[in-house]
Amino acid sequence: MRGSKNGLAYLLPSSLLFFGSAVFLFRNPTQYPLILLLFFAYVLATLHVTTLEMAAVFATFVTFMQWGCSGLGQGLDKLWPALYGIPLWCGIYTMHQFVTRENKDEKGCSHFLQNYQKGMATLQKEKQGLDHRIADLDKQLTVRKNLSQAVHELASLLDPMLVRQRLMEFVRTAIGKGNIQFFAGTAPRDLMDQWVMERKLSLLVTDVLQDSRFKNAKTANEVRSVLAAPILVEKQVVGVIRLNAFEANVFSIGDLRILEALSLLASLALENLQLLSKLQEGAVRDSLTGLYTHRFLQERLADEILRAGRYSQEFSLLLMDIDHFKRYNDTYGHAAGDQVLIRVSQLIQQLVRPVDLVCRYGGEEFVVLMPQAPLGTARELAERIRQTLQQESFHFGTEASMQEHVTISIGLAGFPNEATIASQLIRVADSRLYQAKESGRNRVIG
Ligand code: GH3
Ligand code: MG
Ligand code: MG
Repeated sequence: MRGSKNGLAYLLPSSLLFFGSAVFLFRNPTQYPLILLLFFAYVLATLHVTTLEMAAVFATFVTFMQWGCSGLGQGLDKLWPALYGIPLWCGIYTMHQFVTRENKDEKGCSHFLQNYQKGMATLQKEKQGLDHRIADLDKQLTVRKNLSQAVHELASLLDPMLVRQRLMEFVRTAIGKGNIQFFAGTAPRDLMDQWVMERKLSLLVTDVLQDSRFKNAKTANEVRSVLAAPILVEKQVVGVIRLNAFEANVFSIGDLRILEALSLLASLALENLQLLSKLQEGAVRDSLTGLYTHRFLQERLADEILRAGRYSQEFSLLLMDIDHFKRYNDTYGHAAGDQVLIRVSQLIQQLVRPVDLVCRYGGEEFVVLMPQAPLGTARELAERIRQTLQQESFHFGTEASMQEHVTISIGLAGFPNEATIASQLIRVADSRLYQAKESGRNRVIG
């Protein structure tokens, strides 16, 4: 392309002179073959002259041809060819300068264009990088929003089942890959569960088949990628949150960090719930014996009075106090005294009816609330408790000789015959217990 453009530029002056001399030669019909020859030479040159050197060869050829023809002219015509070479060569030189400069400009332009294209390519790359970064930041922002929502939400849930459910939903939104499972059993399902439960650490397996730790592990449905984290409550594993995928390299270290953060939040939420339930339980159950508390008895007694009053039913109350309990403490120590309290509690619980409510009323004092039981039924139970305790042997220390018997005194009160309000009922039972103590202990009064 460039060659042919150069060729035309070099040939332009020769062509002008060719046509000029053709007009001159036309006046002499004997020169027609020469014109034809010149014409062919011109066509050939148009097709093939691409350089200054070739243009020079062509111009020389034209000059000589013209020179040859001029011999036939008359007068001034003879001078014509002599002047011919000068404008021809000036023309060629000028065109050469023009073409060289144009080529130079073109080279400069193409160089500029190359640089421009390179610059554009670099910019394009940078734009792609920025696009990725923006997508990354977007993802991070979503994860952060998800985490802060999880912090608030998980901490406010009051049901452990809901904590698990919401945890799975948060994991699904934040990671968005694989099948999510919550495993709450104690026996690990496979080596990966076992790994997490034993070490209490989170786990990322990019390819089960390549991982030396689990290569030989049999996984359900040929799972290839695994992400798992333990749920810990008071340092004990209570569950494993796990993501499985059937392709390799599905989860990243970033996904692991997200799962760790969410499982930690769920662990804290569950731990708080456990603490709360312990606190609530403390208000209901006595921590040493597991029996209901004094406070709980007051609530239930009030309910029972209302209920029995409405349906015109009877109920009874037993107030019991271990005889000379201080002696066990003083002789065998406080811990041994605690064991006595625990054992006595167990025995009483074994003897009462399922509907009866057994409470630890004070230190070594117990109450049994017997709904729908007349005083006679209460007396029978009280007698059974007294006798069972009397027969029970308590061992202290390792020596068989350190064997003791524990007795108990019991006072009864019946609703509504002896009292119709809670405080009065307790007072009646208490005064009868006092009588039992006064009259020699290990007896039932009421
Ligand atoms: P009585 O036959 O008159 O009831 O005599 P007692 O020794 O049983 O009665 P007292 O009220 O003098 O003593 C009760 C003792 O129970 C005093 C206290 O140290 C002990 N005690 C109270 N609560 C606990 C407890 O939780 N554990 C232990 N080991 N002892 C307790
Ligand atoms: Mg007492
Ligand atoms: Mg006592």
